[in-house]
Amino acid sequence: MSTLIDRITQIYTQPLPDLLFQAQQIHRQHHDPHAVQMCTLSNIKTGGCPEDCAYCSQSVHNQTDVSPEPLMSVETVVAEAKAAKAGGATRFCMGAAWREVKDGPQFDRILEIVRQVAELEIEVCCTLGMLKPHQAQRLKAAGLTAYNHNLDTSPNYYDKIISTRTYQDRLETIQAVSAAGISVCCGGILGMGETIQDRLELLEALSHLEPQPESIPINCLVPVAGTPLEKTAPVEPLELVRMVATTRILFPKAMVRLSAGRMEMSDELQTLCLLAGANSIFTGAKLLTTPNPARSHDEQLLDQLGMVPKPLRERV
Ligand code: SAM
Ligand code: DTB
Ligand code: SF4
Repeated sequence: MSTLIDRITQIYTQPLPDLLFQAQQIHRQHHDPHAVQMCTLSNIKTGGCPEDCAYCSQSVHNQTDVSPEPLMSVETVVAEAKAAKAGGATRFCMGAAWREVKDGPQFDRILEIVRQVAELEIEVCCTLGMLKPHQAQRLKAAGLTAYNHNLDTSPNYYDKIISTRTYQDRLETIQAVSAAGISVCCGGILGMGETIQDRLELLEALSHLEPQPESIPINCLVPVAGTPLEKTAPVEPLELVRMVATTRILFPKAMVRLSAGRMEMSDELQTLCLLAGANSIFTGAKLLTTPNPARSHDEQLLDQLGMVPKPLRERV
């Protein structure tokens, strides 16, 4: 009997025409093949993070040119969310450079932000580091749609990238999020020096989550000057396409998000990723701390492809 990793390997290594055909068939069974969800990111608390993630511009362990900024006010974040919605985004994702959420005035402010953004009738996601079960429950009660917490890479490669927390820590937060009834957004980063086997083992780890993630961001490393990974070689374009297609096949219902790294991708590569089953992008000129393609460029590309921004699902 073949194991899950054998099955994932078989999917990933099949001839590209077969892989793309299989991914497209599955994509079309579960999603509108013309629709791409637009999400907008806001970095609501920048820099000064005590974790030592080797890829990150916001870690105190890395000498980057990001200057720390305190948690934004409720008004500023809500104004950004309104602007994101007006610009066509149907999901607003807030990131905070924290190791973990601490109870107190800052978390209370986050809860108020979540309440007010949820009232805008837009999906609300945040990524705040590690969470305890009661904090996840409070976020749920405030109206949070989804929580982003990436496994980033394979269990084996993880300690080459981060030493200040473990894979198990990540899994526990993800467990707290799903137990609270919040949708899990969990994916990884390609291009950190890992092998293809590591990438497939990341997909294996994601497959073992219960429930499986409803949203899977696939980031390509944005090499940031001053981080240990600044000189890492870029991801091979067709390896990215294979990874997207394999993710689509393994997670038929999930939103597969072509996340960081689009500045370095040609329109043709992004198109191949959309044909391979990616159905969401981040729009707006900035991700958290690094540049992202201009919205006008994304709109032009979708237009050329005869594709459209995905409307928000009606609330029932
Ligand atoms: N501090 C929280 C955490 O780590 O969970 C939330 C913010 S963190 C910046 C969110 C995610 O962004 C990380 O898990 C990582 O996958 C991604 N990320 C950060 N820096 C990146 C980079 N330079 N290139 C690609 N992805 C990156
Ligand atoms: C995710 O997986 N990618 C987004 C979101 N979740 C929070 C973040 C990408 C960050 C890219 C590097 C930066 O801009 O600092
Ligand atoms: Fe901190 Fe998140 Fe950056 Fe890691 S990825 S250093 S936890 S902000």
